[in-house]
Amino acid sequence: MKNLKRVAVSDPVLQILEQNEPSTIYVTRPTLPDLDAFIPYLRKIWHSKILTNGGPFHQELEQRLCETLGVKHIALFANCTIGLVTALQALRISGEVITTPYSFVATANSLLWNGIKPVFVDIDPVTFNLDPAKIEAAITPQTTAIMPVHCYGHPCDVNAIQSIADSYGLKVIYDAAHAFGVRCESGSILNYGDLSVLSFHATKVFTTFEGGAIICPDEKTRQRINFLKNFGYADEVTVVAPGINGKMSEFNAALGLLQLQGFDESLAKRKAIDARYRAGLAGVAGIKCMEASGETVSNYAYFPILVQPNYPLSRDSLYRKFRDNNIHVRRYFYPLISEFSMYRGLPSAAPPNLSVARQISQQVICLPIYPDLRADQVDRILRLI
Ligand code: T4K
Repeated sequence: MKNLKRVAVSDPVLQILEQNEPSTIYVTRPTLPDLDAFIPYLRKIWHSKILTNGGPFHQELEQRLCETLGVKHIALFANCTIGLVTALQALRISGEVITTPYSFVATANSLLWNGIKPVFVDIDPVTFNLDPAKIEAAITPQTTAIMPVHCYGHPCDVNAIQSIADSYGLKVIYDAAHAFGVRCESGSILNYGDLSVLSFHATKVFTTFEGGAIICPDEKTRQRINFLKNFGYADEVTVVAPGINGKMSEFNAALGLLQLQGFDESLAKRKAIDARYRAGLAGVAGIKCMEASGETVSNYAYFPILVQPNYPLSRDSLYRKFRDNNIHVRRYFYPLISEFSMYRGLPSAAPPNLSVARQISQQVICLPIYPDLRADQVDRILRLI
C-alpha cells in the first residue's frame, strides 16, 4: 500500500485503497499466502474448468479439514451465515430456539430466516457464553433447540448444555464461527452438540476470503446438508427439499488448502501477541483481560478487554482515543443483538433479563490481534491504555 501514492490512479479499486491510512492498525488483518504459491492452484482450476459444485479442491479441503480439526464429517459452505440457516433446516428446527444476545447478529438472523423465534438467555460473566443455569427457565413447549456461541473461541459449558438438551429433548446447534482449531480435553470442541458451524470469513483465524462449514456427526446428516446447500438436489432429476445455494467455490477451497499450510505458524504468532498484551496489562487498574474457559488449545482469535468503572476513562472515551490514534479497535459485541430493532420487542430481549450481557457489552473493547501485528504496534496500543 505504501507505493500507491506514486501510481497514477485512474483505477477505482486503487482509489479506495488509497484512502486508507498506511499507519492504521485494524482489529484484524487476514494472513494470506504468497501470491506465487496460489498460481499453480489457479492454473489447475483454469485447466480443468471445474469452478464449483463440489470439485476436486472442495473434496480435498473437506478431507484435510477433518484431519486438521479432528472431526469426522464436514460440509463446506459459502459462508457461516448460510451454514447456520441450513443447519437449522437440516434438523427441521421450528418454534422457539434459545440463544445468546452476545454475538454477531448473524446468529439470531439465521433463526429469523427460518421463521423461528429467538429466545434470549443471559450469559456467564466469565465465559461470555450462554449461562446454562439460566437456560431451563426459558424453555417452553415450543422450544426445539439451543443455539449457543463459542464466543471469541472460548468453549461454552458443553456438558451442562447437553445435559439440559437431553432432559428436554432439544437439539443443540453451536455457532462455532470463532472456534476454528479450539480443543478441550476430549478433542475438538466442534464435536459437541448436534451440529457446529464455522466461519472462514476474511476476519477469522482461518480464512478462505468468504467461507464456512458445518461439522456433523454422521454421513447421513452430511448428505442431507449437502442436498440442502445445492438447491435440494439429490440427483439430476430429484429435488428432496427447498434447498439454497450455499456451496463453496473451487477458488475458495483451493485457497483454504494453501491457508492450512500456514495455520500453525499463524497460531504461534497470535499466541505471542496474546501473551504480550497480558503481560502489558497485568496490574492496569480497571482493565480486565478475558481468561480461557476450559480449552486445552486456544486459537487466540480475539483479544477482548473490559474497561471497568475504576479505569480513568469510560469505555467509549478509550475507544475514541484509539480511533483518534488510527487504531481501529472494535466493540464486539455492542450493541447486543437483542437491542436491534427486529429483536428488541421480544419479551426475552427485555434489559433486566440480560443484565450480564448488557454490562459486558458496555465495557468491552476488542484489541487488534492478527499474525502480522508487530511487537512495536502492540506496545503502541499498550502505551495508549
Ligand atoms: N456467527 C458469529 C458469532 C460471527 O462472529 C459471525 C461473523 C458469523 C456468525 C457470520 O459469519 P460469516 O457469514 O461472515 O462467515 C466482521 C465480519 O464481517 C463477520 O464475519 C464477523 N462475524 C464479525 C465478528 O466481524 P465487521 O462488520 O466488523 O467487519 P469489517 O468489514 O468491519 O472488518 C473488520 C476489520 O477487519 C476491518 O477493519 C479490517 C479487517 N478486514 C476486513 C475485511 C472484510 C480486512 O483486513 N480485510 C477484509 O477483507 O464484521
